[in-house]
Amino acid sequence: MSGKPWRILMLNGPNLNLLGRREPAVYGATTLDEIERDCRVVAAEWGADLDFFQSNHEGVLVDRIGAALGHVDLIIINPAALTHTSVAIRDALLAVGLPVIEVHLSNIYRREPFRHHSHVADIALGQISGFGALGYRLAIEAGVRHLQKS
Ligand code: CA2
Repeated sequence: MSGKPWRILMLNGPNLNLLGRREPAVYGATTLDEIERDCRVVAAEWGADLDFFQSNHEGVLVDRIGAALGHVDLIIINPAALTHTSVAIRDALLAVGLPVIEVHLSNIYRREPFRHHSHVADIALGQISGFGALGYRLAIEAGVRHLQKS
């Protein structure tokens, strides 16, 4: 790597703090702390600094997105249930205008119909859905490759 590290903000929405402790059949056995540790290693390999954050509160996530302008190069977000409901998160992402990658642990298109719509998908560079914790690693690689080209 040369030059300044890329700055990645990785956001996680409601209930993802419960990962690894409930519903392992759906979301896997890996905890969010384990995902964070893994992502820190992967980010360093790709020459990126990682700001990793989880909140159960929509407004807190909106504030973190708003504060990213000028401090972040890329947002990776698993909005969790807010994926399907939050115009506020969509608007905040549009307002900062940073490249966004959407991640889901589960394949939302194989689940209940109400999970099939994402308010983020059409404003994101891309969406990774259904590969469990690996999706976060893939998002870092995809994001840095995008930044290197742009
Ligand atoms: O598959 C994903 O990553 C989701 O974003 C997870 C959300 C869900 O609402 C989305 O439709 C898809 C749910 C996150 C809740 O995480 C839990 C973890 C353990 C136990 C219970 C919930």
